[in-house]
Amino acid sequence: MLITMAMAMLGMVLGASHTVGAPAGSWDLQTNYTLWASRTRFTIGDELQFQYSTTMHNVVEVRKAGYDSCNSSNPIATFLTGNDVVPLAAIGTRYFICSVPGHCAAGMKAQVNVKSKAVRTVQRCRGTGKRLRCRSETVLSSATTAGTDQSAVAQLGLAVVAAGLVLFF
Ligand SMILES: [Cu+2]
Repeated sequence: MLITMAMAMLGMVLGASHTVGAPAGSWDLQTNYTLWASRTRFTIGDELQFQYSTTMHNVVEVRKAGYDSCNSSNPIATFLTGNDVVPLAAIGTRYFICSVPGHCAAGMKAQVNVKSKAVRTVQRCRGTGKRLRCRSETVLSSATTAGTDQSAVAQLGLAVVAAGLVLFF
């Protein structure tokens, strides 16, 4: 538990690295990037990693219009190394496509919504009945790989509150 929390804290400081398409896929023609992005939370300070064969693919960052129409003629940036690291330094939506003919149209396009690191308050209680003591804690819900652990911690806190209320009434 402590190790998990320590790793979560470390992850928040360092930011998370998200391999695009992982864990099931990579930057390829098989992965559903809408699904992938929906399962990942991206926050400021994180980075994307595009891993692919340079003989097969590339990564072009475009604006929404280019993303929607699979048009890479007006790129923001082009990546060709096969192991491209893209920092997510600001809030907003980023659009990436593969510019190899037909690939974007076949689904090789990823849209990433970068959010701020959210802060929320969780109440933690100990004791029972009239001796119930509660205190509020600030929890960072960030997007690190430990994000699920953090939400689990928050849920545990809520469960404790709920249990405390049950005992109180
Ligand atoms: Cu491609």
